[in-house]
Amino acid sequence: MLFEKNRITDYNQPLLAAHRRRLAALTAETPAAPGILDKLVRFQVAIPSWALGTGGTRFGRFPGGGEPRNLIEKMEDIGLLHALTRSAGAISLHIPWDIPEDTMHIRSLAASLGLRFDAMNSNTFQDQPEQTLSYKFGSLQHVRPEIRRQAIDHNLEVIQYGIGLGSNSINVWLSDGSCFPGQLNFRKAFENTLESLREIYASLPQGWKMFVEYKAFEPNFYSMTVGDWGQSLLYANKLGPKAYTLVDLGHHLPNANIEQIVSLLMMEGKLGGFHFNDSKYGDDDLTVGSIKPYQLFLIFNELVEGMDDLGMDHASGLGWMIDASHNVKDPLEDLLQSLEAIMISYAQALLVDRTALSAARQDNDVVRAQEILQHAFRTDVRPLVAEARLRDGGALDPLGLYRMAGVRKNLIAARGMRTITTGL
Ligand SMILES: [Mn+2]
Repeated sequence: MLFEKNRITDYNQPLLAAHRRRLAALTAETPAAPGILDKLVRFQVAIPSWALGTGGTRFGRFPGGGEPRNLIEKMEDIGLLHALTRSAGAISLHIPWDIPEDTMHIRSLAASLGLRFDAMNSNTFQDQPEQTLSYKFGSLQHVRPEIRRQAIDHNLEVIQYGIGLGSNSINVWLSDGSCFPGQLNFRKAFENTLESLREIYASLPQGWKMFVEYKAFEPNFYSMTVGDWGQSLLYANKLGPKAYTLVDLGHHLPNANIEQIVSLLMMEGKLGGFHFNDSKYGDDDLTVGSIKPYQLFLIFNELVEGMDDLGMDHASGLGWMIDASHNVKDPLEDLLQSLEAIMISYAQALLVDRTALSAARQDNDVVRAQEILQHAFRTDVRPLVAEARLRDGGALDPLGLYRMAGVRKNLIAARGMRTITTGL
């Protein structure tokens, strides 16, 4: 299902003149454009293997057909996104949904698609058919040591799969918590979780990172044992230098100032990774940039400032991933929209005049500071994002080409209408 290189070149041809006109107008007033383009070309976002099928809600699921039936087909879908956008060059696997049966074959397929393996994800939030003990009342926090043992062993197994694939990080998201007052001793739950995480941490290979992802509520609705960035940071600090906090945009209480959280975590050297999505009410997992694009820009503004202050490489310093679920859209179209929104916000953040912003802050010129940020946010950077894709062999309009080529129709023809993505 991969696009031939000349298919993309042919598609771009009639769009080139208009693109060059728009790009020239933008670069004429953007002296930093060449540097921004280099950074955009290098920036890659991982696609999780669970984002390629239609998501659902607890009320139902409406599969759209042609969904990938196994890991190989999931990788082919991500390879397609990467060929079109040149910015989806990594895949994040979930165990046990995506156990690689033939590691060498999976690795060579990834290499041929230009994909690397991003963070590995463990799963102790649901029971698997062959599992002996239940996670109904938690996993790493559980009051019974044998259940903690089982959850620890699962994470150790995930690390082993990751080593085989050449990944270098594990993301631990726990649904652990309680649904009613009195159910848990908070301190005991924290201590059990910490002790379990310590054992997983101890088996991290050289050069590996552990991400501790927090979430405010759901599936537990009274307390979450890793409920916010403060709790995640507590674990990360106690665990050691290989442990980091992971921020998922949808995992906060309403109206949390996520950009400030990001800024302070970076100051502490403890921001490890980032999950992109958007939301209006809770963990809605909507398309990135579809609800609050200004918030996304403000977050990127802090990320860029923080990474530059710390001398971090934008492309490799943090783990970047889309974590969204698609209920009414073609998942691949949705991911194309998310990738575009991420690149736009990143480009806008790179446009911010940091010297002028710093001077405005020093003068307490609140109006000027706001103007500087909003000038960048209101600049149409889409020609820069398109140019970055073009330079790397991608499509000027990925969604346009995806639709023109009838990709979904072809996938349905090849895979069938009633396919179910593993894990969903
Ligand atoms: Mn997440």
